[in-house]
Amino acid sequence: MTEYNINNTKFLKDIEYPKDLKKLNLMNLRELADEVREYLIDTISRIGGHLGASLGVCELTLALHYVFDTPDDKIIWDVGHQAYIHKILTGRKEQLKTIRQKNGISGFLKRSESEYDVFGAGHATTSISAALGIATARDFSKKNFKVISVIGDGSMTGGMAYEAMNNIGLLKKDIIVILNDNKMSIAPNVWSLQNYFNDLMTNDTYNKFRSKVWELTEVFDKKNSDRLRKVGAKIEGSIKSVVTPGMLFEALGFRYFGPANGHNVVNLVKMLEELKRMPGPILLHIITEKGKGPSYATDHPQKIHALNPFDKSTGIEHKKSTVSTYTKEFGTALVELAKNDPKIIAVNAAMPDGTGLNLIQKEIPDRYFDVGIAEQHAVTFCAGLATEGYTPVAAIYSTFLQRAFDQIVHDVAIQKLPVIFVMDRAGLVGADGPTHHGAFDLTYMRLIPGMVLMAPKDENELRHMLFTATRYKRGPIAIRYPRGNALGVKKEDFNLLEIGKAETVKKGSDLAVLAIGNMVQNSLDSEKYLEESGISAEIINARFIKPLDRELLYDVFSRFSKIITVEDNTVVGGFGSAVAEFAAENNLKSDLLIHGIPDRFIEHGKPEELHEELRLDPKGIAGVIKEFLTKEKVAEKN
Ligand SMILES: Cc1ncc(C[n+]2csc(CCOP(=O)(O)OP(=O)(O)O)c2C)c(N)n1
Repeated sequence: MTEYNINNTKFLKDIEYPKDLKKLNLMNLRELADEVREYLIDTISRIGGHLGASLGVCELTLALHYVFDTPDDKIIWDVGHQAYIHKILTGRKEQLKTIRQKNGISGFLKRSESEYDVFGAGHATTSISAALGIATARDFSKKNFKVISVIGDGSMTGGMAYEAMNNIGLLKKDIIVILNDNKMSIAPNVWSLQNYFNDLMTNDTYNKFRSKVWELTEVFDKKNSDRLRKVGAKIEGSIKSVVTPGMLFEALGFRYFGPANGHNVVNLVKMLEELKRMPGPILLHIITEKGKGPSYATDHPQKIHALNPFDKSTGIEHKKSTVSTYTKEFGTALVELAKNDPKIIAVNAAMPDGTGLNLIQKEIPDRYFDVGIAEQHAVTFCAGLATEGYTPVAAIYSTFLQRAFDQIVHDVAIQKLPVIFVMDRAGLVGADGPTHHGAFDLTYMRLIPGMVLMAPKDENELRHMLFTATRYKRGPIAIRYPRGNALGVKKEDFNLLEIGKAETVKKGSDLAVLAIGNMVQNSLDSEKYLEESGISAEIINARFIKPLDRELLYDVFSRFSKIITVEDNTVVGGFGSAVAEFAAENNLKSDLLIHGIPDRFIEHGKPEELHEELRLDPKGIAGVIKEFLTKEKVAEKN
């Protein structure tokens, strides 16, 4: 399909920065919204990326940059996956074509990328807290800019939103929170307040009053706005006393406005002009449609949250792999186990499809829980279940589980509760970049006393590890595995693994390679490059990061003078560190090289590209081994 040509557009061709927007009249914004949508869809259909959320905030983004003086006024986008149009309007129109590609712009907000990206994100529910920090600093410095947080209803399921609102209510800062309500998280949202709004919106009395207020808003103009504002405030006050006494946001100290149509750009501009002049904490609630635009997007908002390259007339993705993913293999194995064990309960935090728990959701819905974007709560919820003899399986991406570190320590591990942690997207995840790489889980899980920590070499071992975990009742146990395709090995029956037992997968004589998880296969595949140089490596699948296989390690240290550990985790405190500690404790003297993700944040790119860059692909591992054997300095490739 031919590429969308910006030069042929009426308005978009002349828009580079928000100042260009301000030259347009209100009616032009409507046409611009259509052009922006088309450009966004065309670009993402070619390179893939997040789509639905940005389509849903097209009018809001235009209105915000039209009304406010960015970057002096600060817009803080929650998560940041909905900020593609913000990027288009803030000097990155052409660069959109590089979004999430190696060396291209980030798929999220990034302070180093643009002064318009006020606060970096990727994880949800941070924007209101950040807004309060910025507004407090503003007041200290006696500056005079506006602070606006934009947060989705999905992100409002995270506790930090309420912690921040509670704090703002007490401090009474001038902050505008825009609640973008599209009833979707990635999956349909699980926000109980949604029912409250639904009831409210179908309440006749409320609607009568509300339409009066918004009729007035529509005719607001600068000349008579004061008078109208007073009338509006009176009506607004009466609505609240009649229909919404004790409304949650009001109780938290916010003036609540809405719900308003988030796709009417003209009205949005008028409303924001008004709200801009009001002091104190304000919450504007807008209703939008995720994927607003083509019918394939509005009909399937979950599918178009993030996409591989796709056909822009149908929304169908081009690339469909035939090899199963670790995610799917985990989801399938869990269903098999849960069917025979009524104590198994599956818990996830707003990622049913991403974690593979959609399978148990379908098969055994009463033992499936989506708790919202609430990883901390998910873990303590599991701890509670475990006290009553259930076997909770918390399936949470490695990067998001970082949020629940204290709950894992305090609520689970100290009480030795048998909670199973399943960490998907461990290691380098690719296009989502540094906020999403699962680079730290081996480190943060390993340091917890009593934790059992495993990583499978392939999907069969994942099945065995999950089975082993459901039988292990002595405390917490965790499994981590990477994003994407598994190895495609033939399915085996469940096998009980001995806790803390590694396996030697290939004998050798020159050095020992202790590998973990997906690095076992990469180490095996490095063989062909090693053989060329006549190097014979013994390759060990460690399986367990904790406890280590002490017996095997004694043997390896006694037989080899050179040992290398390979992991898809930071080299700080991970698997290699565990082996180094073991060697130090036992006075074992072989040369040890720890190879893994270096101690810095890794940018986005395809996982293959990143593995190559960090020398974690087969060729890279072979190179590191050769240099180690010849005692050359091991350095990163770039
Ligand atoms: C802590 C955390 N957990 C999970 C996610 C994965 N995630 C990304 S976007 C999203 C849904 C956000 O929904 P909402 O805030 O309503 O925005 P929408 O996409 O609907 O515009 C989720 C769960 C995340 N980014 N951060």
